[in-house]
Formats: sequence, C-alpha cells, structure tokens
Amino acid sequence: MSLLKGKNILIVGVANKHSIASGIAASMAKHGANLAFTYQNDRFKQKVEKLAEEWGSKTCFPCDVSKDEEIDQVFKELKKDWDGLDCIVHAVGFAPSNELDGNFVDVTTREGFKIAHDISAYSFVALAKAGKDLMNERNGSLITLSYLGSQKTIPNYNVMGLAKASLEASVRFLATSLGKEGHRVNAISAGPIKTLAASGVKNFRKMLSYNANRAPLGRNVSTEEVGNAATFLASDLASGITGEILYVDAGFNITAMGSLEDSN
Ligand code: NAD
Ligand code: 0WE
Repeated sequence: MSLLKGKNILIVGVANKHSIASGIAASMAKHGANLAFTYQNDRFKQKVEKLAEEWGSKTCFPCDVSKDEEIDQVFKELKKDWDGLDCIVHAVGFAPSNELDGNFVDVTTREGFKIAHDISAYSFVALAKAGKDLMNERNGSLITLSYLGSQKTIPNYNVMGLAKASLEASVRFLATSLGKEGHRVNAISAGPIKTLAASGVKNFRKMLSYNANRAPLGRNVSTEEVGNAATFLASDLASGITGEILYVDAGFNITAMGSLEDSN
C-alpha cells in the first residue's frame, strides 16, 4: 500500500516494541514511508536500531528532547540523508513518578511541574522549531500523542493532565503558526494502552478494564489502531485537517454514563 510512498518521516518516542511510536512506525512502514528514529539515550540504542531495521530503516539518532543541542543535531544529520522531511511524530511524555501517585495538590511540586511540561509539551514545539526548515515546500505533517487527562480529571494523572492540556494548546498554536507554510499539526488522543510508560502506573490494569467496560466499542485500543490513525494524519488524505485532536479511544471520551453495569 502506498499512502505514504516517498514520504520521509521522523519518529520520536520508540522505547520498545510496545511503544505507541512502534505501532505508528509499523503502520507507516507498511504504507511505504521512509522512516528515521531517535532514542532517548544509550539505554535504548540497540533496541531501537533493531526495531528500525525491521521497518526498513538504518537511520537512528540519540535525542534527549530536554536538550536543544541534541534536537538540532538530529535535523543536521537528517539533512545529510534526506533532501526534505514530510512528517514528525512526537510520542514522548514524562513526569517524575512521585507526581503520578497521590492527591494532586499534595504531590505536585514546582520542579515536577517544570519537568512534565518541558518533556511532554515544550519538546513538541522545540521539534517543530528545529524541523520546519527541512519540511520547507513539502506541506509537512506534525503529529503528537495526547490523553483525555488534558480535558477531564483522571486519578493520579495529575500534573501530566496539565502538561497534555498545554500540549493540545500547542497543537492549535503551531497549526496557526505553521499553516501559511502548508504544514499541518494534529494530535491523537489515545485510550489507555499497556506500554513502558504505563507499566509503572498504579492500578493500570483496573484502568484498562474500566475503560473497556465503558467505551462504546466495549474494548481498549491497540497501538496498531493508533498507528493507522497516524498514517491517515500523515497522508494526503488528511490535507484539510489541522489543529485537531483526534480521539482513538474506542469512543470512551464521548460518554458521560458509559455503563450501569457496576451500579445497583
Ligand atoms: P513509551 O514508554 O513506550 O514511550 C514514551 C517515550 O518517551 C519513550 O520512548 C521514552 O524514551 C521517551 N522519553 C521520555 N523522556 C524523554 C526525553 N527526555 N527525551 C527523549 N525521549 C524521552 O510509552 P507510550 O505509552 O508509547 O507513550 C508515548 C506517548 O503516548 C506519550 O506522549 C504518552 O503520554 C502518550 N499516550 C500514552 C497512552 C498510554 O496509555 N500508553 C495513552 C495516551 C497517550
Ligand atoms: O501519558 C501517559 C503516560 C504518562 C507517564 C507515565 C509515567 C510512569 C513512569 C509520564 N511519566 C511517567 N513517569 C514515570 O516515572 N499515559 C496516558 C498512560 C497513563 O499514565 C497514567 C495514567 C495513564 C492512562 C498515570 C496515572 C494515571 C493514569
């Protein structure tokens, strides 16, 4: 299939095969894209290089998104391999673990707030800033990953909810800012998926079953399904869509009373 044939796409956020970024890479590779990857640090190098090869790519660079020099270096290196860039996928989020366990007002700190917003929201703006020249004249697509905690409270999601709200506002401001150059900017708001980032989260299994029970589709979503939505947003089929938050969550977000099953 050739929805993304000839498109050069940078994917930021693969940690292992369970990553949402990996579901995106698999779908984009299947649809004919040329892929490049970054990994957070040496701990992830081998794993990401091996996965990249499975998706037909030999292009992997280190990039800690809290460091401007490392972000700039990625695009400098990419420019040697590629004459241009069509899409950036940002699938990165982080808050210190103590921020995500306990009552919001008690556990939130100035430092944790700063880190969460820097890694989870500012880094998307930073990638757009550093990458936009390589996307020149190519009607680029920028895609990030969000979560419902940006709009509604979710137990323990805490400061990550604030950071995702900022990320979603960044989608709208970047879409406006880059629209004249033809670039589109969108987010996918995914339902909960058991990934490395989710593995440290208390009661995550309970959250998965809560979501599946109340979602209109009666199940959770897979990284493959998120990947296919990202392929659509990166493709020319989505040429009229920008500044949008696309929910890929089996419909969970549209319900206020999903089920009466557990009530008496
Ligand atoms: P994951 O752990 O597989 O991916 C998170 C990635 O962020 C990792 O690759 C990690 O290396 C990277 N990262 C963290 N700090 C970084 C830094 N300083 N520099 C560079 N990279 C850094 O988990 P995931 O669930 O695939 O998360 C991807 C995105 O999806 C995140 O934005 C997350 O908030 C979002 N999301 C996840 C879910 C879910 O339930 N898993 C739901 C909705 C949205
Ligand atoms: O965005 C996310 C993951 C966010 C995340 C998770 C961790 C765990 C390990 C950010 N930083 C860290 N830092 C760590 O040290 N999701 C949408 C998945 C997720 O995380 C939650 C959730 C859901 C859903 C945390 C609390 C409550 C629900």
